[in-house]
Amino acid sequence: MAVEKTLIMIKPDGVSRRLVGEIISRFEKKGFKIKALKMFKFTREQAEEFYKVHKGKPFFESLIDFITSGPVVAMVIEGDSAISVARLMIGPTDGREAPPGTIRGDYALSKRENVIHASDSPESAEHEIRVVFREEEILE
Ligand code: 3AN
Repeated sequence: MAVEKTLIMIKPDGVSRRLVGEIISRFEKKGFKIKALKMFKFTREQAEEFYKVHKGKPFFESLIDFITSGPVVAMVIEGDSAISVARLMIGPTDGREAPPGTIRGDYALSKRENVIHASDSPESAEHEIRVVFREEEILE
């Protein structure tokens, strides 16, 4: 298995519910290295670029409203199979269907306000990391 980097983002609901420490802790305890970390608020333009694969979908505008509604905490983590392992750790999109033990399963009860984002493929990880971080902000 290959060492990969992926983008993790605690969404505005996770930040306002003070779940930041708890969520970062899960990825550290799993064994991932944090390579970059920042708290910021998306502009609409940046959010539309981040979520461009969803442009045109019925939930797109509501997703952009939500993700720009408050600060987020984004990080680049690195480790063996980081992309697929992080997706397993966050659980399915709908918090009502996510199994207990996953982050969404433990903390979310909604499909839109589902606490956390993690890249779902090498292509999306590369795109999302590029939208959020400058190259010099990511540790070697
Ligand atoms: P995931 O984050 O599990 O990869 P995607 O990529 O299908 O899910 O959707 C991106 C984000 O869009 C989700 N995290 C969620 O916040 C929002 N979303 C997806 N489907 C819906 C929906 N049917 N209604 C409202 N928001 C949605």
